[in-house]
Order: sequence, then C-alpha cells, then structure tokens
Amino acid sequence: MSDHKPLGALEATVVPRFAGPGTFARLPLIDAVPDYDIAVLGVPFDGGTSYRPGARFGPMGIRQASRHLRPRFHVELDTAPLETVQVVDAGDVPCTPYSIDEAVGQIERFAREVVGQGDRRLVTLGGDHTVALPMLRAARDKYGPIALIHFDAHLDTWDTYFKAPTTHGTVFRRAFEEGLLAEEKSIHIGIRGPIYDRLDLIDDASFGFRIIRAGDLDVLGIGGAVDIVRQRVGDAPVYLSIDIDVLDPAFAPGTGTPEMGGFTGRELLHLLRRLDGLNIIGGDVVETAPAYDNAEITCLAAATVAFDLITLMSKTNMRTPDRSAAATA
Ligand SMILES: [Mn+2]
Repeated sequence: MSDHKPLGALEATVVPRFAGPGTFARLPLIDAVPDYDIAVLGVPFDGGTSYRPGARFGPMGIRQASRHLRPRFHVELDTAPLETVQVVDAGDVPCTPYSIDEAVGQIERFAREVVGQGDRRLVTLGGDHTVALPMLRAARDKYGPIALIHFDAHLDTWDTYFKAPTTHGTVFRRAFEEGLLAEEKSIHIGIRGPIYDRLDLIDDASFGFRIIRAGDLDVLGIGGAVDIVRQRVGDAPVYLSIDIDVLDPAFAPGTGTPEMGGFTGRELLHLLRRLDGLNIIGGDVVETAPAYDNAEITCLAAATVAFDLITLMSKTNMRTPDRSAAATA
C-alpha cells in the first residue's frame, strides 16, 4: 500500500462540510479502499451503564459533529494524518442491546475481523465504557500486555454492580484479572468522582494503577502530568481510553455520569497532544450520550478527541514491509 496515496476525507472546499456522507470526518467507508491502517469503529452499546443510559447514540452523534473537523492538516501535531495512513470508517458493530455478555462477544469478534492479521488499528467510538474490555482483549492477543492510559472521572475498577461483573464501572478490574494489562504501566487521569469506600482506592492501587486526580493537574501542570504518564508507560504498547466525562460537565454535559471539577477542553487536548510519539496501538472515546447534550458541545469534543487519537496513531505508522508488499502485489 505504500505505493498508493491514501484516499482522504471528502474535500471541504468542494463539498461543504454540512453536506456529503455521514461517515466520521467524511472519511471513506471501509469497503471503498483495498486496505487501511486505521479504522474508526462505532460501538452503539450502552447496556453496561449504571446511571443515565444513552451512549448507544454516541457513534451517530460523534459522526454528525465530526463534519465540522478539517482533517487534512493537524496544526498542533504538525502532520497530515490522512496522507500518512489510510483511515476509514468501518461503520457500527451490530450488537444486541439485551445481553451484556453476548454484546461483548459480538464486539470482540467484530473488532478482530476488522483488524485482521495485519497491523490495522482501531479507534472506537462508544458506547459506554464496557466496550473497552473486548477491545483490550483483542489488543492483548496481538500485542501482548497493554499499558492503559485512561482518561476518566471514575476509576472503573469496581468489582460488580448489582452482581453484574461486566459493566462500564468494572471493565478495568476485569482487564487486570484477565492479565490484559502490562504490570505497573497503567494510569488513570482526571479522576474525581465520589467512591463507595476508601477500599476502592486500595483495590485500584493493588491492580497496579497509578492515579493523576483532576485536581493534581493544577499542581503538576500539563508538563508534569505528561512526564508522569510517559515515564509510566515507557515503550509498552499503549491503549488510550478516553471517557468523555473526564471533561467538566461545562465542556461535556452529554454523558451518563457527569462529575463537576473536570478538565477543560483545552486541558484535555493539550494533554493528549503531548503524548505524541508513544506506541499507541488503539484507543476509544466513550460515554458520549447525545440526548443530554446541548448544541453538540459533547459530540464536538468527542469528535475532536477522536481525530486527535487518529492523528497520534498516524504518527506511529505500524505498517510492516510484508503487508506493504502484499497490498501492492
Ligand atoms: Mn468510564
């Protein structure tokens, strides 16, 4: 594929951004190109939510808001991601709204199918945070234990909710128990939600997580926080999971479990962009629930963050010589 110029997004100077296809950033659909490096995948599942439901409409809302992006050039990351790698929209995973276990299986199988045997990577649009678990399972198989960089108001390492083991608040405990995470490499950022008990923090630490609380950012500054994250993950394969509720409700009202005292949009983007150069093997933007949104504030935030994720991943181009040869044969 290295000989092929990637097919980019629809040209905004020819077809205005409010028109044209409803794919993420008006990217080509997956079957419009022979091969791809990064696929945007919608996962319209919110059966794991504990408070407000509605993230099943996240992929649709984020795609609609993503029309507003100008994806050809990313100023802060100084790159033209869509010219570096082939990015496509892989549509939505067809998954049942009636069984968490069945849906999680469907999501994992679909994700494995989309990435195949090559070095294709996924940017997932949730859905509630449950959808990160099947993605981590698929990634673990391919890359070995994963360093998780987790932006969220909540730890998501609780044990069960109403005896349910797989929910949006328990996924990273399951990931730890299943050996999906690299030892002492993972970190939560932006944590501030109330907890049930002090034991929650002790449990979380025992799973090998480190925490940068939302308020810590005021003391550490962006640079200090980024240093801690980079040191923590090193050169391990990184999965970046971004719960949009890491933002303050002022910047992301359209989410299931909003908590005050969160990051501003500028802080989140600045933090993300300073992760440039890490070995990012996949990521997600989850918990966008358009029904509680106002004027597309949250959907636009999620779309912008997803595009940053694509751009960061485009800078670690993982295409192997083998695959390029196969694709051009
Ligand atoms: Mn979460």
